[in-house]
Amino acid sequence: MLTEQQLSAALDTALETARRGHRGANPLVGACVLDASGSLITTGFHAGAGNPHAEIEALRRLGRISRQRASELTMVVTLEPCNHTGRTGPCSHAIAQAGIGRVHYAMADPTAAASGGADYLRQAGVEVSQAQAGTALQELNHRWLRAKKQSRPFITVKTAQSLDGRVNAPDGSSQWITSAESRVHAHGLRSRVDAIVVGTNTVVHDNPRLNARTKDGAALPKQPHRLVMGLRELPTGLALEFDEHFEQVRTRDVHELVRRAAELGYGHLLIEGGSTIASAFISADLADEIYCYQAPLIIGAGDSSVNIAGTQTLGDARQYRLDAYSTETLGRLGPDVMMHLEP
Ligand code: AOF
Ligand code: ZN
Repeated sequence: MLTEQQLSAALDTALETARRGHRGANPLVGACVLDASGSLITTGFHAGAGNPHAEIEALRRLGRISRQRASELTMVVTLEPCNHTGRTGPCSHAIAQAGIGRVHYAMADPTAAASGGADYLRQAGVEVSQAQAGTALQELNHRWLRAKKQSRPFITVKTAQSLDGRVNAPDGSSQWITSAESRVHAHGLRSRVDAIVVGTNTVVHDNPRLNARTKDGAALPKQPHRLVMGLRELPTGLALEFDEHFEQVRTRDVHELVRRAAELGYGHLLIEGGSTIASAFISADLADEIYCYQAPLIIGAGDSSVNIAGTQTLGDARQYRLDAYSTETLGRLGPDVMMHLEP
């Protein structure tokens, strides 16, 4: 029997482990596995949407063990194990199948789609207990909880800009403002979301492929779908693939775009631009997080990354802060700086 103290210390460890993930459409989740004496055997965290869940990572790191051994183990998780097949399979099934003896979790999964893991585990003969989720745990995922309550996709806005906040020069040149390192990072973002959103003007002007690639140009395993927003007719011969994962949403209204994205089943959108589209999402208070890549050059002219109705006084300005709840808050990418911001 593990003591309350051992379980509570393990929950703290799981919480610290959870912070190693990327925020976005999914919650930050951490898991750890204890043996019968309460010693920590292994941990796992959820790296972000599309990646294995924390419990699956912990099971993977446990490796092959006998059922007898598994039955002596306790898994401590910050969130109730999911009971659904989303981007990945149900953790509840995997835990039961591995023969884990006990699961101790903190926050109940608040979503209709994924909840029910605790009941499933009990029915499968696993001992289940729930801890009180302290403030640190509630803080950890408060933005995810809010986004879930809003029942719309989680929205990430990305900007790549100069020191003076420009996204291009007056002649339209814009491709190489940020460094190769920043672009690689941004491609990682692309592979974490369900769909990328850009405007028709950006498609015509930049002719982007809107896929997720490595530094060497190889395709990442998970590719985003593509939504192009706007009324303008797109010419033929573009680099963009017009396959079943592409759609032009003929509207100028960001709310309508979001509704259509939800209809298509997308839980996480990445707004990539141009500045008109990004600004429209920010103006409509639809940006759940912002990734800002800033390069150390001053252009002095060209479009600003954000054009919204200005305020007369500083007190009315839109305020952001560095994401406080995951390790990815601020980083150096070659000569650039990356900021991960939340409203
Ligand atoms: C868990 N462990 O580590 C996480 C959970 O689309 P998916 O497959 O990634 O599922 C996302 C949903 O699963 C998310 O909305 C939340 O309800 C739950 N997240 N559950 O057991 C995890 N990240
Ligand atoms: Zn899960």
